[in-house]
Amino acid sequence: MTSSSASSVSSALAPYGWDDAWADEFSPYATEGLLPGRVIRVDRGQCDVVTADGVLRADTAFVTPHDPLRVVCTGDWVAVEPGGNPRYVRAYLPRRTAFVRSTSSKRSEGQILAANVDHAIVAVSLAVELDLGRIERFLALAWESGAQPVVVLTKADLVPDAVTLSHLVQDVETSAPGVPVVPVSARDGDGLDVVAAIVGGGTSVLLGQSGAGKSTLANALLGEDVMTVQAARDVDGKGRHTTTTRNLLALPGGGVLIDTPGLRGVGLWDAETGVGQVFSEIEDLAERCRFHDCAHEAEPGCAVLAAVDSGELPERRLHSYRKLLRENQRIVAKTDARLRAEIRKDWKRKGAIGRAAMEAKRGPHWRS
Ligand SMILES: Nc1nc2c(ncn2[C@@H]2O[C@H](COP(=O)(O)OP(=O)(O)OP(=O)(O)O)[C@@H](O)[C@H]2O)c(=O)[nH]1
Ligand SMILES: [Mg+2]
Ligand SMILES: [Zn+2]
Repeated sequence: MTSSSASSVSSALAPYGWDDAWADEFSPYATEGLLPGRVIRVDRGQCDVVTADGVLRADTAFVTPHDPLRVVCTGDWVAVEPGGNPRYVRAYLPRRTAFVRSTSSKRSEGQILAANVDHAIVAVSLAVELDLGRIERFLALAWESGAQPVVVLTKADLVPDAVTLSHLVQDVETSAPGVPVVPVSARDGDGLDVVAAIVGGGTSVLLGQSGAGKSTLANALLGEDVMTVQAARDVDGKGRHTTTTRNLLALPGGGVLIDTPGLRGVGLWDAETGVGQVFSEIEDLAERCRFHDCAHEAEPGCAVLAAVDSGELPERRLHSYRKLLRENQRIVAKTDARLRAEIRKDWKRKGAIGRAAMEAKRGPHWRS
């Protein structure tokens, strides 16, 4: 690639997150004459890729092996052919992070929802009763992905008063150590500045149930109606899903946003580390148990049970922790350990580096 085309690539793709490290990873493909680009949408064997030559439609037959975690997905950086009919995606670059869930509780297959994400934003509607267990489950996968999780409590305008709102926020905070919890109202604009500041750098993915208000929030952040929002009568998970494909957009103030279709639920998929991070206060307490392998069931000298007795640790948290660990073990037992390790090796390592860099950049105010 000539220096002028390298600089035009960088000016066209920087708003989508292109950086020197991606350029380095891409260099072998550049010498083959392939174009770099980021996948903004995937559907049935085709994808849309934003490149320095605009958005190109490309066939994913080359990058569609039997393993669903190796399928190209929204957020991937790819090497695409400059022409051809069809034009093919030839490879994707190693992922820095990846958000994976199991497709259903019965099967143990992983499904990748978004790649190269820095902030995993879990949208939770305040219009319905909070389900803390579900939030914990989303957060386990978010931590596991290598991204920084954030909980956005949507539709704050529907909460009758400020005291109730602050109690709801506190309940979620108790279930989400180390995770910022931001109440917002896309309707009134409350809290949008806080979310805008978070998504203003790096790539963010919006996750959550159908009707949680993800697309409404995306539109509010974009300052225009790009995403289709469902009619009010269809809110909160009942009707059909409004957003059907994942869409990646560059935000006007910087940062990249991926909207996803609502998920009825997320099954854990090899998320033991993530579960540990969601329940970090329990893992901290466990360090003080008398027995190294304490199961916190009935052992003498158990610091976790002592914290439940004293009221320091809500019993619900301990139950939820056990439940998610058991569920994760079931999934892990059903999948091939070697394959899992091989697939994840790369983004785990890079995710750890990315997290450290992000934390350094963010400074102490971020930690909540
Ligand atoms: N009152 C109020 N309603 C909101 C707010 N944000 C979203 N809604 C409503 O919630 C409904 C669902 O919003 P969407 O943005 O389509 O939800 P979604 O999460 O993108 O849904 P899927 O695409 O199906 O996953 C719509 O009727 C919105 O108008 C808000 O801040 N306040
Ligand atoms: Mg939507
Ligand atoms: Zn114990």
